[in-house]
Amino acid sequence: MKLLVINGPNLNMLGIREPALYGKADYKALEALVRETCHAQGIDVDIVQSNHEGAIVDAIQSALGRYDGIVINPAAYTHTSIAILDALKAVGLPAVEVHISDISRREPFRQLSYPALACVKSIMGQGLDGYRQAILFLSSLIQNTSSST
Ligand code: CA2
Repeated sequence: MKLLVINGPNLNMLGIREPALYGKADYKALEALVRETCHAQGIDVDIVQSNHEGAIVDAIQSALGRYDGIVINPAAYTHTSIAILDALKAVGLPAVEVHISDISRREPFRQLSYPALACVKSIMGQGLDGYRQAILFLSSLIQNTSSST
């Protein structure tokens, strides 16, 4: 099984500011948690981070035929990007949306998620552990789907 983990704008700045919202761990720690979780499950993983909407759309498109599923934290593009929603719909891979903070309890403008409309699950407010939960959820979903076909 191969998963693609995509992180959107400013997530590379984790740990530098706003620890009350996003915790003290930095982006390297996030990458390490993803790699360790996947390694323990025998999953191959690639991780990409971009501050650019088009690059995120390109990454989603490039996943078709190369990955079994996508974990995505679109960051601020969550609340604006129909292009990311359309790309997720276009590839049709199982995708889980992760948010470190609980966007349902933040400002009104953060409460709408376009990508959620193309995701099998949204995990929010669990800190970095949300990525671990997303990987485990996708792994079991993909295994169950492939064993029943
Ligand atoms: O809670 C999340 O994971 C978010 O996707 C994080 C985004 C935010 O725009 C979403 O509404 C929710 C922000 C990414 C990181 O932004 C930073 C800001 C200051 C310092 C460090 C990171």
